[in-house]
Amino acid sequence: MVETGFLFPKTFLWGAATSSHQVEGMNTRNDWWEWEQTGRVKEPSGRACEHWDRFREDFKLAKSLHHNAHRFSLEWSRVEPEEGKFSEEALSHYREVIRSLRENGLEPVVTLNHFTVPLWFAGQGGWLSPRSPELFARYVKRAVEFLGGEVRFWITLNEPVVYVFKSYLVGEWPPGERSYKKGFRVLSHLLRGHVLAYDAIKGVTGALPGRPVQVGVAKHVVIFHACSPKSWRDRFSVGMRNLMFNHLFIKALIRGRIFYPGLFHVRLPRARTLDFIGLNYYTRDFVHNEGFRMLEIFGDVCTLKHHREIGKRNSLGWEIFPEGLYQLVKEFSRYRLPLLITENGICTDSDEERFEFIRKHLACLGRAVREGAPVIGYLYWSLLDNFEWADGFEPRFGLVEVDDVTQARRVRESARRFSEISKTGRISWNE
Ligand code: IFM
Repeated sequence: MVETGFLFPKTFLWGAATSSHQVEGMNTRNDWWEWEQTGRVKEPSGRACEHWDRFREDFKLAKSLHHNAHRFSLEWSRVEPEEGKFSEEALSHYREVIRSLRENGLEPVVTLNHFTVPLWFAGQGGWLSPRSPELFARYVKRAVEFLGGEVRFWITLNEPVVYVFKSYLVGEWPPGERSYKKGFRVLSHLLRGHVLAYDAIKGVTGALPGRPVQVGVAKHVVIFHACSPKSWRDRFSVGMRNLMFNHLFIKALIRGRIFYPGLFHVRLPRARTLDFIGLNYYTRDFVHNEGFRMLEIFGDVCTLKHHREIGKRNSLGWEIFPEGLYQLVKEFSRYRLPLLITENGICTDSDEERFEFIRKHLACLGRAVREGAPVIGYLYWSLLDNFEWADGFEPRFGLVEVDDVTQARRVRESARRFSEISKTGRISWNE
């Protein structure tokens, strides 16, 4: 009999993701807010989606769409607005958020840091400061002491390598640095911050009754292909990018140390501090080699310049390449840890295209799961149209449309069609 589709496991997590600064609104005490006031972004985040006040309404929508999980982040600058002073009010708010998720049958997946940092932390040098891992772990410990009994999935850091790239190598995000030396220093502090946070979470929750707590990171992954497949130089740069961008952070956390002569060396307090790996997948880049000196080895992207194979793109110009999800999930299966798709989504003005994107990616994911990949869930980015960092509110990623002026929510057709899949757990190969 010809197989027409695939049934995901009954325990599979289905849902969507958001992050504090992108949806809550009025996060006035973090580095991004300050950065926005200097006019270096298309528009400031302002009230964003007013999710701080409207989370109940938003979770009801998620429930009506047959989601059974939801990823969101705590805003560090609200929880610890001044160094060492924790806000009971903010922590209680997040407890309400988690309770509301549970009341709606949504498993909370909680990110502890999604790019933004408190102004006081930025003022001390941010992640460049040698104290940064300890400061991060102190905040994590307090947050988990308050909320730990109610959360099973913790994500310490969102896309640490993207953060280093945007904030410390190309200077597009705060603090606007352009230095690979600083970039590598921040990377090693983020790694250490994760390990200390992992220990803090395990230390606090080990004493609590209930289900085992799982700690991971949300790792942004990209499929890299050579601009000229015949060029060994291009293939070399593809390998370097894949290693540096996709794998290094994970390998370092699993092994507890990483040593690439002349490039990067870090020794962590200990090994094996990941219980699952979160994957954020969006696109493929074509790469060509630029030389063999520092940074040149990673090559440059020729996607926009001249490559012919390139398929459709989203409204930010990123190529849509569903097969990449299959390839990456297979590649990351080698770590023998559960994989959670913590982000996958499209910004587009065509809702038809959004559903096609979801359907094709889920078909690829289903194929990987059928072949034994240990994937435990899929969270679409994003539940709501929201603040897309330097690109402002124009890119529309949401399953739910948000009216900029009235803040009214409207469920998109793609969300309804995705909800049929999450309800039944079934994806057909060729609808
Ligand atoms: O909006 C971002 C999110 O904050 C991190 N991952 C990628 C998304 C789309 O760019």
